[in-house]
Parts: sequence; C-alpha cells; structure tokens
Amino acid sequence: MINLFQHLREQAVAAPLIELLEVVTNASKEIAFRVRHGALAGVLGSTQDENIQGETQKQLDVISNQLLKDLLLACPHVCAIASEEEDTVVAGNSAGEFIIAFDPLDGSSNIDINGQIGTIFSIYRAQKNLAANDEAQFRQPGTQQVCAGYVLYGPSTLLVITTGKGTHTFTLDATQGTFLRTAKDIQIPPDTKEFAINMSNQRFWNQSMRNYISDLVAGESGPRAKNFNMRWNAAMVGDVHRVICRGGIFMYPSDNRNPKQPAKLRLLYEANPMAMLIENAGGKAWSESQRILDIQPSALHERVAVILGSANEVETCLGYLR
Ligand code: AFP
Repeated sequence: MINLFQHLREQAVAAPLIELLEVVTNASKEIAFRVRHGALAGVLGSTQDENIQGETQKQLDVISNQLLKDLLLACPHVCAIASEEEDTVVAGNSAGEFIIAFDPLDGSSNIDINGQIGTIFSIYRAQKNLAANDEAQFRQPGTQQVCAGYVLYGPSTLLVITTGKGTHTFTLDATQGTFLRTAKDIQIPPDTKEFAINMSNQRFWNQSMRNYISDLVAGESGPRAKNFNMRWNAAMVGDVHRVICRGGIFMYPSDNRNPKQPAKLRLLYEANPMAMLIENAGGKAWSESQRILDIQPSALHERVAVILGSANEVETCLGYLR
C-alpha cells in the first residue's frame, strides 16, 4: 500500500500543496487522538458560547478549530483561512499560494453520543489581487477548488480526498501515523436503493420534494416499483461517506421552517468540498436549481440545499423538482 504523499507525488501534485496537505493531516491526527479519548480527554460537552451560525459550540468544536487554525496559519503556503467556527476570514501569509476553508468538526451533535464526526476541508488558489483577509478571496465557485476532502473519525480514521483526478480513500495506520491508500479511483454506482434525509422536516419541504420522497417510501407497490432503505447519520461526513462507499442519495432540501434560512448546509465548507469528491467519483451534486460547483458564492457562511450521490437517482429527484 502506498501512503498519501506517495499517492500525491504519483498524481504530480505540486510540492506546496503536498506540504499544505501534510499540515491538514497532522491536525486531523491530533483531532483523532482527542476524539478517540472522548470523556477521558475531558473534551466532551458544550461551551457557553455560540458561533456565527447561532449554534452552541461543543468543546471539541473549539479545540479542533484552534488546532487547525494554529497549524494552518503557521504554514507559509496559507494565505487565509475560513472556518465554520470563525466569524470571518483570518489572514495568514500574504504570499501564500492557497486559501483553505474548513468545518473543523462536522456532526457536532454526534460528539457526546460517540457517533460519526469529521473534518471537511476545501482548498483554492489565493487571489493575488486581493488582501489576504478579504472575504472575496473565498467567493470562488467550487469548480476553482484545487483539492477537497474530509477526515472521518469513525471506527477507523479515514481520509477521503480529491485533487481533481479521482476520489481516493486513505486509512490512518495509527502505529506509523501514516495514511495508507485503501481505495483508489472510487466509482459511485449510478443507481441506488438507499436514501438519506431528515424525515422529521417533511412538513416543511416543498410539495415536489414531498412527492419524490413519498414515491421512495411507497416502494415496489409505488411508481418507483422498487423498495428503498433509509439511513440518516446527522453528520454529513458519515452520510456522504456511505454514499461514496456504496451509492445512495443524500438530501438536505430547502424548507420553510425559517424564512430567513431556507437551507441548512454551508456552501463553502460542506457542499462544495463534498460536491467535488462526489463528482470525481462519478456522482452528481446539485442544489435544487443548479450544479453546486457552479454556484457563485455571495457570502462566507451562505447556505444551500444539497442533493448529491448516485447520478441517475439525483437526476430522478431533480426531475420531480423541475
Ligand atoms: P452539527 O455539526 O451542528 O451537528 O450539524 C451537522 C450538519 O451540518 C450536517 O453535518 C448534517 O448533515 C446536518 O447538519 C444534520 O442536520 P439535522 O440535525 O437537522 O438532521
């Protein structure tokens, strides 16, 4: 088995990006260590603080964010960072070639129940005509990402990554502290019998989404003429990883719970990196109206509807919405 850095060199990834990814993976190993020790490391539970999203921050959210922030800002290749846990952009080395956005710990509500959680990251080239701390640095469509990935803290610690040449999985060999390639050029099956959505929001969806889900639930006696299974991890990293492993469709559609916030998932550090990974594995990733990677961002923490996974099933779902 080859390790992550041998793989990146095999893919002719430039040295500065490889060095940046070494920083990201070093931070993820630190986070994995704390996650694995949970209560024994005294990192469970919530703080008294709220982030810009209005969410109560878990201790591990804050610790993970600080670990990534400290290590990334010490890397000469990092011009700026953006984080779910930071109100705005934090400047690094103005001469750095890259900017990086991340959700330091996605699935925070799973921390205290020992559920799946993960770190999601998205890397772009820095825009030299802009100041390092200018939020416009991050107003690049997802197609401009040079790298995207997540680290899933589960029974094993996995890194799933793409630099635009396929999507690949690496498993952390904790004894050696190295990520070894355990799956190369993943291909998501185009069809599926498995969907992921938070069904408790059903009354808030638009009618077309309700019709689509109703037909899935109707099974073989309904219009789809086949039975479907449902899974919901309540952590995007866990649900997307299942889709990458065995196909499926993951949806967090817009809803009318809060007119000021019609969608939940964040474009910059959830939807865009996952969309790049899914498309590089042969899947599709759309909001309800357009390809996610084509969306022109307008705000750092903007939210979008997400429908991603097995290409044919995503297309079927979009057919109900059109
Ligand atoms: P937390 O990080 O606050 O747990 O939210 C996770 C998340 O952003 C995403 O990872 C999940 O897919 C989604 O929210 C779960 O949302 P619900 O809790 O509304 O199902």
